[in-house]
Amino acid sequence: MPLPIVQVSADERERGVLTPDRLTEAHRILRQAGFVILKDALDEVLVERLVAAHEVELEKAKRNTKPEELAKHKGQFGVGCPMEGVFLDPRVIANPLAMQVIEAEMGKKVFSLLPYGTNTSWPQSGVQHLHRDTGHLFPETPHILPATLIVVNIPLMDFTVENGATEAYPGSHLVADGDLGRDVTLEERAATMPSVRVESPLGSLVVRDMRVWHRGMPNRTDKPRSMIALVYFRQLHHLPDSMVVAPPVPRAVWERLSDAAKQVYRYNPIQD
Ligand SMILES: O=C(O)CCC(=O)C(=O)O
Repeated sequence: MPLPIVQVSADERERGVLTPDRLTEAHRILRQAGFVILKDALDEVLVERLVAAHEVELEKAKRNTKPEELAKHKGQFGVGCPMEGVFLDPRVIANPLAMQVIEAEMGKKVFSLLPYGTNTSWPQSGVQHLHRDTGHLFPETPHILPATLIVVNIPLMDFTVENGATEAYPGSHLVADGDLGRDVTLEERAATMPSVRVESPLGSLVVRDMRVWHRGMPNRTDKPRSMIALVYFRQLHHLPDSMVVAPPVPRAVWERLSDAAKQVYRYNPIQD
């Protein structure tokens, strides 16, 4: 099965704007497959800085993570990204190309929360359990609504089968759950569905409806395989739900954000 990829042009990347046709194509693929890879969406220099900054965080995590903890998560264990430097670059936290695709699907009332982290598959990791990151809004009914939660993953190396590229089930975000027998596992349901390995190259962005069935896969190399994970919410009501979960962002960090990022992260509590 071919991967759902859209090639971004140098002009689109530099201007931070997808052409109307490209946006339509990316949005159509997101709706059909549940995810879309925007290839070459990120500037090379930015990616190099991001990879280097993440290496530092990985080293810290290596020192601070107990082997038992890694084993507990089968080596699928994320690393936090500090609210500083390149980690706050607007092309990372509110990438204009990704935001266009997200807003095409979820409308303008979108927000996100700082800080964010990574999904890291450590060397010798096992197969993660198959899961959706979020269920349907009305799981007991047969109704499938538009996405309300979208994650943007930024691969920090070329993702390959060898280093544990995520396995995902195209179209599974549209599969209803309400009429299933209670003891059917997701693995049993997935057994008759086609899947792909999301082999996303460095420089790409993966925009995914968080209802898509997926799992981290074994990393058979000796280097950790990481991707940044930024979650975007559709604001459903007047106030966002569960704001209490958002940790406060220091005012000095807030003041360094671009206007576009301030708009996206507007519900983060700010600490003076
Ligand atoms: O690291 C991966 O390949 C997938 C991990 C993931 O998406 C998750 O834990 O929800």
